[in-house]
Amino acid sequence: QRAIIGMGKTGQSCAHFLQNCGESFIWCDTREKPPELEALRAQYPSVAFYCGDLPVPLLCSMDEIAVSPGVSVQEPALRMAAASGVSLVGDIEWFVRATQKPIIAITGSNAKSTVTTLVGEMAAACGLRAGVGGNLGTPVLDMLQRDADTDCYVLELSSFQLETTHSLQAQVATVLNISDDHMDRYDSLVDYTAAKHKIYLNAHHVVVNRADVLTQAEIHHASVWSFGVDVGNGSDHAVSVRAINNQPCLVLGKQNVLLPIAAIRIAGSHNVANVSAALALAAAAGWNLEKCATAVREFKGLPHRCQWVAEKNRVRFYDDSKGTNVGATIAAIEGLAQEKNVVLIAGGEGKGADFSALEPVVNRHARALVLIGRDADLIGASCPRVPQFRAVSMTDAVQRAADIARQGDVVLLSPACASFDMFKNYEDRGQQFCAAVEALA
Ligand code: UMA
Ligand code: ADP
Repeated sequence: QRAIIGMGKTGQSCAHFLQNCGESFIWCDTREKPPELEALRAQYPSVAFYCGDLPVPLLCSMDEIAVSPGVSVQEPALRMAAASGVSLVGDIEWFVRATQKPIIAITGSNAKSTVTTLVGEMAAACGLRAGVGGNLGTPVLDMLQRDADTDCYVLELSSFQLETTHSLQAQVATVLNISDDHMDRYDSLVDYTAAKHKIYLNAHHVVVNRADVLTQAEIHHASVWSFGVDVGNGSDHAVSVRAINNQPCLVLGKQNVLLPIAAIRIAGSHNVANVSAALALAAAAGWNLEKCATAVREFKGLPHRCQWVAEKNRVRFYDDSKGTNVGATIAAIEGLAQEKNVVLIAGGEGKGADFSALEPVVNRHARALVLIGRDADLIGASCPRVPQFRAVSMTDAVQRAADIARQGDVVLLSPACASFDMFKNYEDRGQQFCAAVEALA
């Protein structure tokens, strides 16, 4: 007997999967009124639904519980079930048990969606039919319907999903980077890093970031590849940046030129690292790297990730609404700044983060801070030496930033926070930013 916890996208994909397998289940959600409850009851008339407090004795009698990523496995009811021998899994676990196709598995604190999407484009450029999804948006179990017509999967995996995955044997796995995030769900950076590193277990190839030791691990079972934007060590398994005929290029090994840096269209130097990572994953997977380079040349990036919005009065506006933690905002500032020319719009729901790492980067590159949302004061207090202003709405923030910015400056929305205190989600926040920029005189 199985239980599903959560009636969001993941829970719904799990229910559909079990129904297709002809298996019965109970379905719980910790919310009293999950948004789609009535529609789901109508769709699954024979399933028992439990909303609000989780039914502990019933859960303890299950064989297996699939926990949605939005619910912590540390919930007391789930800990009790686990203690009584019930196995806690997630949708990714059921997916990897059900497919034989090779999986490229991608995690990290930042850049997951960008790299996953780009690797998906590379697969397509190589003529491979790739299922691209996971934390990116399409629940993995929903992709199984086309499994027979799929050559490989490219999956973005969150730490929450990895916690409940035990049987993954990725063809290629990477942890792109690690910085403080989701500290409302983890006791420490060590726990969070350990969850991310589960992606390496039983992988055939592992890709690490040379610039981030937290992505590296003692690996004996797999061949190890690396990416970065340094000159590297010339290993055949390293993607690095080297000058070839005076032109900086991404190269594999000592001089196998993959692509000139100038051909990359996504903005910011951090995106060169992201392309380096995607090429290392493709190289480890044994794909045609010339075709992969074509995909890079055509890749315009995803919305709300350091996306160029407009230039007004010689000030450039960038939407990095997906910059939802400190590491992302640091990368966005360093990626776009020249000297001290950034007016940063930041703030929101800080998820328990420590903002102190922002200070040196803000001191170096920010002309001013325009702060919004619940944790505006926490960010302000972490960066006392830079002029700062509070704004009550996105329109107000953009207007203030435009007033402060000088010719040649960059106005960057990169909040270092989640959006839920003021906006529906990060897309809504980014769209409001773009609309406010368009409305400027
Ligand atoms: N919730 C409850 N009680 C429940 C179930 C859910 O309170 O019993 C709340 C959660 O706290 C959360 C929301 O409902 O706020 C959604 O939770 P969910 O687990 O049902 O989410 P899904 O709709 O299934 O979406 C999840 C991922 N969401 C999360 O991990 C929170 C989506 O990633 C992912 O695209 C989708 O599965 C398909 O795999 C989103 C995300 O924000 C983009 N991920 C986090 C991130 O990237 O930082 C990890
Ligand atoms: P994720 O899916 O991990 O959230 P995205 O590709 O959506 O990753 O990018 C989210 C944010 O991460 C971007 O908006 C940017 O601020 C930041 N970012 C992008 N590349 C990097 C990188 N290489 N290192 C650190 N932060 C990055």
